[in-house]
Amino acid sequence: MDAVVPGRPISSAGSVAYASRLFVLAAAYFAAAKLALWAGASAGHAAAVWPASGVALACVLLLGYRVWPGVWLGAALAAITVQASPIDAALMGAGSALEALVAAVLVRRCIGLPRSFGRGEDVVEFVAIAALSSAIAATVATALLAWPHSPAPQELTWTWWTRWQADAMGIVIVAPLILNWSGGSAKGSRQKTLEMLCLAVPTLAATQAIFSDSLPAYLPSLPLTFVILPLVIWAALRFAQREVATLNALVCAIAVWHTLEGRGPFASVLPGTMPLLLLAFTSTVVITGLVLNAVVGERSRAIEALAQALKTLREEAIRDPLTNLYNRRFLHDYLSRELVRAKREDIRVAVIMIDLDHFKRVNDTAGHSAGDEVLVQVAALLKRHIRGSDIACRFGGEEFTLVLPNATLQSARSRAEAICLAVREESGYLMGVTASLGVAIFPEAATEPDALLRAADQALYQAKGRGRNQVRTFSRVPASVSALRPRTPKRAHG
Ligand code: GH3
Ligand code: MG
Ligand code: MG
Repeated sequence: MDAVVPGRPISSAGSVAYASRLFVLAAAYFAAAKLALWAGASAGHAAAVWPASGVALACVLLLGYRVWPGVWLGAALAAITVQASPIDAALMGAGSALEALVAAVLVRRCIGLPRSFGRGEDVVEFVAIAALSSAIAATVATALLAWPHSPAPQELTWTWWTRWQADAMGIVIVAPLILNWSGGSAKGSRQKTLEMLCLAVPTLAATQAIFSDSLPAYLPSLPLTFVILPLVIWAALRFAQREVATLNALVCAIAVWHTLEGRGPFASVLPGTMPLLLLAFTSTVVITGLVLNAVVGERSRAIEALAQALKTLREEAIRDPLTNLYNRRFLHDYLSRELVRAKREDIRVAVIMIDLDHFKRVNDTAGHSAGDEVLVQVAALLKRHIRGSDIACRFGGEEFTLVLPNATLQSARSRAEAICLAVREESGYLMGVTASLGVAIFPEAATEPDALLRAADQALYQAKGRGRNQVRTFSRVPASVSALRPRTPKRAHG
């Protein structure tokens, strides 16, 4: 839904859209107000809940501050239908519009646009804003009664209180409902829908039974109102805020309707305490449901973020940051596991060690960043040359290691040849580098991870010694030759 942005000029098409928004808002406000007036009047009371104030706040939040005339119009028309003079109706409309604007400004400042409340504190702040802003329309209505009629102070207090309560409850019950439903549809699973039905039916049935006086005489309905709370808590723990807000609104509607009709536990107490009990009940239901739901949502988001961070950390711990290949630590763990498996399943595992030839020259001539880029490109080339079951690692510096489970000496050698050729073919692009490769195979070359890596390294050393840019497979070499070869980082150049 596009909001009307304050300060933006409105085009003619925009004017039509704006006017239609005002009209829809005025009609919605008027309908909600008439519903409340009708429910209250049919029972001979003032409206106990004023859903129109919730409609007004939600619409101003969603459509922008400029739609306030829609609130004014709807409220003024509703006032006219209850015999208010045109001036009084205009002033009442102004009070309602100001209430919606003040509430919307405060909500936007403190919470943002709460299509659903993200934190428990947001709900508490929202309720506080509802209580605060409702004083505006209540004060305007009371002032209009005070002047010129000068009624008794109790009547003024009563008017202020009932109007304040009705507006505050209207905002707290209805605004979250509209805001939540305005956020697009989220598809729930069939199982979740079934669970929702299993919860909603007994909750609404219990509310109906308690508030409609249809319980057997030996069951006192007043203490039984507490039965509704665990059901509301269940909904808050298990469902999205939209469902929770809807269930809250239905429970409150049933309770208010029967109470205004003179039925249920709150209607039979001392006259005058009924609105207070209704306020206590509805606010307990709504605040408990929404706060708990927001806190549960907050907690599950935090757990999700933590799990994601943990996953990223784990990934980072086993990856080389430059090439994103696995690092040496992972290579050791993986190779150990693979050799255990290979022994158990009696299969071969090949290790290919790769070292770029004269790589120092790249750094020396083109700079370290160009050298880094070559390493990244070689890593990408290696990834293209491995199968799903193989892994490619950056052993360190400009050395790479491939582990090929279930490979024969021939297949590993031909894979190494293909890589050697590919690096040679791309060497123009790779700043002239070529690669030397050494292949060793389990169990012929060695049976332990470190020994197998050493064997592949020795083969690589032979390739370096024979002019580089070639593949050698491990063969037992005289001890004197091996002794010439210190382990990384520096290799003797042949
Ligand atoms: P050889 O053919 O004998 O392997 O010669 P070489 O120059 O490749 O071998 P040497 O091991 O002497 O040099 C490797 C060089 O790789 C040294 C170092 O500056 C460079 N190097 C190591 N790690 C990195 C890195 O992360 N980025 C860059 N740009 N260079 C690196
Ligand atoms: Mg090198
Ligand atoms: Mg090297």
